[in-house]
Amino acid sequence: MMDSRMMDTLILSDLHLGSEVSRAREATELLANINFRRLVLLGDIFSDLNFRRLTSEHWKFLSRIRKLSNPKRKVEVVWVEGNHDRGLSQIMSHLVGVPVYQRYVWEYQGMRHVAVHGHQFDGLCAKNDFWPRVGERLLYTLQQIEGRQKRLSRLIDRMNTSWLRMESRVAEGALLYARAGRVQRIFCGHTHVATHIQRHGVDYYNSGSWIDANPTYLTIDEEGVQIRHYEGTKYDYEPAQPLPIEDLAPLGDLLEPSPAFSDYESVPA
Ligand SMILES: [Mn+2]
Repeated sequence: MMDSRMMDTLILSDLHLGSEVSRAREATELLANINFRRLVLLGDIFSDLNFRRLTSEHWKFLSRIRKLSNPKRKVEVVWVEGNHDRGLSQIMSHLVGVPVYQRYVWEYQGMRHVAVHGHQFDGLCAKNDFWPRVGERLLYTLQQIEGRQKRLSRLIDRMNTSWLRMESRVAEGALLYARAGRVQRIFCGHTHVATHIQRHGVDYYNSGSWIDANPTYLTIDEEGVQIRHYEGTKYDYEPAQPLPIEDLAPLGDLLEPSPAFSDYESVPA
């Protein structure tokens, strides 16, 4: 199923090569069947540092990336570092021949686009669990004081769970981040849930993942940004286990306010 349209950009993330649930074969097929001028590998392309876990299908995907990055192909291929491929990215940029960024910024149709993996927005509560623990303690005390109706503690509990949901943390963080950087469109992965949220003139897109039966990716062309579901051949795999998104990154430099809210530029890894 060759798709003859020319996309400006194709974005995919969270392939988790090295994990047995990685849909590497499907991802390789997608890249062969769709036309694009720019490919953004939006992080967690690898699952961990253990190269021995890469199967031949995983290597085929990497070899496809290497071919695409050949200047003759006139396709811009960039790798945006995720929390799982941190540290690995440098090695892979040499092996596969693509530049690695912490944050990648480009212009299209007069709009500023930024791609960051998204783990940077995931650490607000969880990087140290001091505040959640304090919150829990307070809630417990409040429940004891409140007696039977517990209206207040139930309200707080509801707010707390929504605050702590990783998907919304990443979305909220990304939307604020994009606004501060005067970016119209921000793209993340990390949550493994493909989504689109528009707020205050900023569009947030998540590219989902390639580790279950419904791989997703994003395309950008004149008609806008689309969340797409892989519709090619699907191969048999071990039943997908939800991957723990265990390691949480410190906020680091990426969230430092840029001087005078100047526009964001790409940051190499
Ligand atoms: Mn991630």
